[in-house]
Amino acid sequence: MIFTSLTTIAVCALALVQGAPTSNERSWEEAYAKAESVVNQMSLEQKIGLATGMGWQKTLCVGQTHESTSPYFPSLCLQDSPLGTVLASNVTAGVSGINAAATFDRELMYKRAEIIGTESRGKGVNVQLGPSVDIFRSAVSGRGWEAFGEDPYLQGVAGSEYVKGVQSQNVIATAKHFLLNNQETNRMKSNSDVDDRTIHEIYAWPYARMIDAGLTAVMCSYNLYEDVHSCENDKLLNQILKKDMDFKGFVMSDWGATHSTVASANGGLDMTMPGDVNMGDGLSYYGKNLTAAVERGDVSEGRVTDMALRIAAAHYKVGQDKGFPEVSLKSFDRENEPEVAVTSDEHAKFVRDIGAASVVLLSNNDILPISSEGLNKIAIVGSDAGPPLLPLTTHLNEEECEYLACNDGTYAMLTCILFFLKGWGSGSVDFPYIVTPTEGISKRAGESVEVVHTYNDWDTEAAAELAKDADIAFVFSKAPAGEEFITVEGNNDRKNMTLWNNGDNLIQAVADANKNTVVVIHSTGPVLMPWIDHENIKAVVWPGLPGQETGNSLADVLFGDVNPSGRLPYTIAKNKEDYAAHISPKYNIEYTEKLALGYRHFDANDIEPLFAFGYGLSYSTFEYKKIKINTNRGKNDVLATVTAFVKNTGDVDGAEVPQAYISFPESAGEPPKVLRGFERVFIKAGQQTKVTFEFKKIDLSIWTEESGWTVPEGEYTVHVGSSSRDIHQTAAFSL
Ligand SMILES: *[C@@H]1O[C@H](CO)[C@@H](O)[C@H](O)[C@H]1NC(C)=O
Ligand SMILES: *[C@@H]1O[C@H](CO)[C@@H](O)[C@H](O)[C@H]1NC(C)=O
Ligand SMILES: CC(=O)N[C@H]1CO[C@H](CO)[C@@H](O)[C@@H]1O
Repeated sequence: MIFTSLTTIAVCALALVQGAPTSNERSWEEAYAKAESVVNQMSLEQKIGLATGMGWQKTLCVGQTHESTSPYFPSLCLQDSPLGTVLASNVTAGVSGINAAATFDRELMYKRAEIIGTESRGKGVNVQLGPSVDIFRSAVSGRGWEAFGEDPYLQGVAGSEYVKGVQSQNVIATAKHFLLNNQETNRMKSNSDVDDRTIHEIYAWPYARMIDAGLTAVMCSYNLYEDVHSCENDKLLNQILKKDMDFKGFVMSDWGATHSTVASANGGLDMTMPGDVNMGDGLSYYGKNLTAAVERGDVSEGRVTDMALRIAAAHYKVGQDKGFPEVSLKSFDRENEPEVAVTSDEHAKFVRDIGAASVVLLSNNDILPISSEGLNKIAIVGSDAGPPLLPLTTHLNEEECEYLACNDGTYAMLTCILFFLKGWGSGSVDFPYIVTPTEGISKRAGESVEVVHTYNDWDTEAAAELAKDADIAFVFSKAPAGEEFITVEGNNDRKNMTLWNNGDNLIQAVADANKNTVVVIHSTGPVLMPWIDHENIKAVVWPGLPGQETGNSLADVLFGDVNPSGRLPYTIAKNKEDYAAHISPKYNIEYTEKLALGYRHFDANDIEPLFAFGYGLSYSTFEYKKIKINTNRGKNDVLATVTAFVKNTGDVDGAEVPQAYISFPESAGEPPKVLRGFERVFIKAGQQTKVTFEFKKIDLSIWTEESGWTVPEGEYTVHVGSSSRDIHQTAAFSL
C-alpha cells in the first residue's frame, strides 16, 4: 500500500469549535484558597483518586485521574506531546521544540505554545505534557529535538514562554523530565551521577525559570539519581524542586516510572501515571495501596492532602474550572470516533512562519537567495525532499512499517508511522498533511522553471546525471532519532553522527556533478560533514524539524521571501570526539564535564567547532557599536544593564540575534563564557536599533553548597555578538 499523493489528504480549513478561554489565570494564593475549599471536604479515598491514574488505555487520554462527585472535582485528562496533541486528528503538526529554540525569538516561542494550548483545550486536554527541557547533553541523544538545546539559559527562556503560552489557554503545562534524563540508552535503569552545583546551574536551571513563570506541573523521569528512582527521590522532588525552588504545583510520574507506594508518596510524587503498577495491569501503587499505607501510618494523611491540594490548585490557577470542553480524541483504537477540529488556516500559517524563522543558514557562497535570472532548471535529489511512503495518520503495525522502511520521506518531525504513537515516541503528533520540500520549491519557482527530482538515495549515478545540467541542484539528507521504546535501524539515541541513507555519498555525487549545489539537512542534531569544503557546495541549509509546512517554510528562505535568522541551539563539532559528553552504556552515567557542556566545553578547551552555538547567517550584514554598561547594584534585582547598537549594513531588511555572554570573575570557577541574554531584532536595511540586556542577580550568580546562589565579587565581562564565537563588542564591570 503506497500512498503517492499525501498532500491531497484534506488540507482542513476548519472552523474553531472550542470556546475562547474562560477566565484569567489566578495567583497561587487564590488557587490554593479555592483548592482548600474543595479538598478539605474530601475523604481520604477521594483525595487519593485525584492522585491516581485510571490506568493505561482505560480512557481516551494517555492518562486520566478519577473524578470526585461530592464535593465535585473533575477527572483530568493528560495528553502528550511537547509539540501538539497526540492521538488526535485535525490538529496542527507544528515545529519541534528544537526549532522553537532556533528562532531565538520569545514572541514566536510564546505564540507557538499559545496554539498548542488552544488546540489542547479544544480537545478537552486539561494537562498538556510539555514542554520538554531535557538539556541536549549528548549531540546524538534521542529526544534532544523535543527540547530547546544545549544551553540552560535558552532552555529556561523557551520553557517559560511555553508555560505562559499554554497556561494562557487554561491548560496545565508539564515541564519534563525531572531530572537528569539526558539519554535514551538504559533510561529506565541508569543512574545519573551529577554534582550539586552542576544540577543547579545546568539541569534544574530551566525549571527555576519556569516556576517563576507560573509552572503548574512537573513530570519526574525514568532514571535514577543517587541510586534512587527520580519519582521517589526525596532530594530531587522535596528538597530541590519543592523546597529550594518553591514549586507549588504537582509532580506526576513519567508513564510507568513509579516503583513504590510509601517511598514515592513520601519522596514527593503527587500523581502516579498512567496509574498502573506495570502499564496496563490495572493495579496501582497509589489507589488502595496508598489508602492502606495511610491507615498503617507509613504515609501521613497530611501528605495525601498536600497531593490533592497541589493538583486542585494547578487546575484552579490556570482557570480551567469553567466551561472547559469535553475530551475529543481519536485515542488508541477509536480512530473512527467523531472528533472536534482544532487546527486552522491561521495555525498553519503560523507553522509556515516559525518554520522559516527557524531555518539556520550555515554557509552561503553567493548562491542564496535564488535569483530568478537565468533560472530554468532545478534538480532535487534525496528521499528527504519527498513524500513519506506511509499515510500520515493511520495505525500500522510494525511489520508494515519495517516493510516500507520507516525512515522514508522528508523528515519534518517523525516520518515513521508505527504502533499507536506512530511517530518516534510520545513527542510526536499526527500530520494533517505535509507540504514536501519538492512541492514547496516547485510552487515557489513557478511554471517557467523545470523542477526534476529523484528520491533514490542509493543510485548516486542517477542522482549525478539528473543534477548535472540543472542551474541549481538541491541535495537533501537526514539524521533522525527518537524515544527509547521504538528503535529504528538500531537507533533511538543515534548510534553515530553520520547522515542516514547513504547521505554523504549522495551529497558528494551531486556536488561532483553540479557547481551550484545546495545541501539541505533535516536532523535532530549535529551531523558530520565530510564534504563541507567541496568547492561546488555553495550553501548548506539547516531547517531542523519544521512540521507540516516544511516545504513552504524552506522555499520562503531559499527564494528570499524571508531573510534567514535562525541560530544553532547546539554546537556542530568537526568530530564526535570533540564533544564533552557522550551516550554512556553504563549503569552509572558520570557527568564528568560538569559545567563545561556544549560551547562551554569548546571554549574551555579551545576546540574549534564546525559551526558554533548561536551561529546562523543572514542575507544581510550587521554591525555592532557603542556597547555601554550601567551597574545598578541592588535595584529591582537588576545588577547590570548593557546596551549596544546594531546596524543593518546590508541592502535587505532582516532580523539579527544579538547574544550576550558573561565571563565571571576568575575565582568563580565558571566556563569561559555563558549565555545570559539574547534578543531577535528586525532591522530595515540601513537602519540601526538599540538592544538592551538586563542582568539580574540570578544571571550573575553561581551555586555553592554552603550558601546557595551567590554573586561572586570581582570583574565580569560582557561579550555581545552574533554567536558564541563571533563576538563584536566587549565591556567589563565589577561587582
Ligand atoms: C499494591 O502494590 C503491589 C506492589 O507493591 C501490587 O502487587 C499490588 O497488586 C497493589 N495492589 C493493588 C490493589 O493495586
Ligand atoms: C550511522 O547510522 C545510520 C542509521 O542507522 C546508518 O544508516 C549509517 O550507515 C551509520 N553510519 C556509520 C558510519 O556507521
Ligand atoms: C471536522 C473535521 O474536519 N473532521 C475531520 C478530521 O479528520 C478526519 C481524518 O483524520 C476527517 O475524516 C474528518 O473529516
